[in-house]
Amino acid sequence: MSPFISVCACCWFFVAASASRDLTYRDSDILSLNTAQRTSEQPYRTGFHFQPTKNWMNDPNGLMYYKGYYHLFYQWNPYGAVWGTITWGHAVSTDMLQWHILDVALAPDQWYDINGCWTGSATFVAANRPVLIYTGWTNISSSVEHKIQVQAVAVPHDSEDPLLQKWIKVNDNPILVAPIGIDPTEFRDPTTAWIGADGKWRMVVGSKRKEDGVALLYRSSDFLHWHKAEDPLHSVVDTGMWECPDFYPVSIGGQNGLDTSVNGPDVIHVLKASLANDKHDYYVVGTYNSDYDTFTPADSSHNVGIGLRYDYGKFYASKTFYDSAKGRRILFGWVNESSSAKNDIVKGWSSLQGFPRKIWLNGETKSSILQWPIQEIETLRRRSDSLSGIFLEANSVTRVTGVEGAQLDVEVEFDMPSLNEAEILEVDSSNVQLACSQVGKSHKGAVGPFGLLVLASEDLKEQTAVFFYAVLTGGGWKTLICSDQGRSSLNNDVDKTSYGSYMSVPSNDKSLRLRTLVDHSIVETFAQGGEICITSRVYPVKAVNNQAHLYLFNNGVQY
Ligand code: DQQ
Repeated sequence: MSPFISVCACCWFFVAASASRDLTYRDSDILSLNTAQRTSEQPYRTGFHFQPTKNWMNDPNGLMYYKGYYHLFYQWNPYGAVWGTITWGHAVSTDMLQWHILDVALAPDQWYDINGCWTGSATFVAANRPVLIYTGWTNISSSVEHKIQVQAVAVPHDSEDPLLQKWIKVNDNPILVAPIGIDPTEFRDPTTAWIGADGKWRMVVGSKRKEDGVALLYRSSDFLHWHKAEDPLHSVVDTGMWECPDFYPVSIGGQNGLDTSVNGPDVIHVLKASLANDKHDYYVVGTYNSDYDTFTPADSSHNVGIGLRYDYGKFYASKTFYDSAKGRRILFGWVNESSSAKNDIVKGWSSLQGFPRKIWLNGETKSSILQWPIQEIETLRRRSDSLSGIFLEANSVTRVTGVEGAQLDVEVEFDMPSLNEAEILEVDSSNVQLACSQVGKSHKGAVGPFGLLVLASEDLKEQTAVFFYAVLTGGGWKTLICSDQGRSSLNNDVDKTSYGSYMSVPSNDKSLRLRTLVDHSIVETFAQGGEICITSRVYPVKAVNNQAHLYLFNNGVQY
């Protein structure tokens, strides 16, 4: 039998702090730095995640790269820390690390968006002509309190301005109302448009028919007059309302991103929808035929809403864009709070954007995608510790000395000598959250749980465990990968649900890899090179700033 040890082959620990480099803008007067500070009263503000200076934020909108700047628009309430009076907040950045907040881009000031400017997307109708399409939330008439959704277009006031500070809503608005047979209260979130085989624009709008989620397809020659295609691009029974659909091409070989209209033999497509029913983002990879506007999933057991998720934690209403500067596709997602609205009002803000991820096709499966933090994060690393050859004995907790702090970028590789003794489990993937909370960090299995404790207090009373738990199944071996918030805070007025997923591992592969980003109140994990991602929000009261420690642990009894 192999020795009773688990080996952590390599660990690298990086301490990241928020960026402090100067950025050069053409007109620095109109820029305000996103500098709302973390103080002892504000321990949960982050350093390298985007958040407005105050108030409520939700979905990322209209992402684009334009004349040297990344533009992030976002659903924002200028008046408070809860959802309401939704505008398009606007921030720009040259590196997606340090953001500068500009004036609101779209506010509810027209009859067709008078209750709110909801989610939408950006499309380049020509190289220097970005256009926004968004959902207006309006009333049927001023006397009827029945709010419906329509689609509207805005164009830049001055497309020479790289910051795109002012937007004009076009006179043709609203450019779309709900078609017959579609509930006008469930008709929203237009995608970035693309050009089909006939040279016309296409876009998708999220909706539902009875209880079936649907991506309604529209075509246009001029971007203002849109006609619904007879058949939707895609629909899945019983998945409920599809919010924030996203549809984009990925390369079949390689990591390079593609602009949204690209298609051909080396290209496959991804369709994502955010399910209003469970607030998770589901995607499927498939073939898009632009002659007939049909989309066929590569594996229908992974269909939208019943299969793969971008993230198995808190991550919703996400959107991608093509970064023409670096030839990659980038994903942003809304990461809500796990604290109560009462707490959010007291702290004066709510929500983060997840750290931007590069996204590409998984070359092994060809039916799933990989996600990885954009490489720019490496410029934030202030110190790096590289450890290797650490043996994690059965039932052990090892403090990683010298790594204190609440902003970390940790990469770990675990090598396991043998899996012969792993427990044999019939895996029930329908309730992974339950499995994660039952296994928890303290369970003693044969091979695991083992992993990291981040944001851990010295006495370990507070800790967020990110762990693997390997089991054998009929078809090979799998690992449960979990983010366990159960002991993340001594404050009981926060949601401490554990999140996770099962991951299949090739039978000859005995190594498991984790990368975890920690930024005060957010923990983002990328397992096995970005196959599985898990984002969580945590609110430690003791393990803050340099009182936050890092540990490696192994609760397995076999190694
Ligand atoms: N958020 C927006 C909607 C969208 C929802 C409203 C998803 O357009 O469907 O703030 O979080």
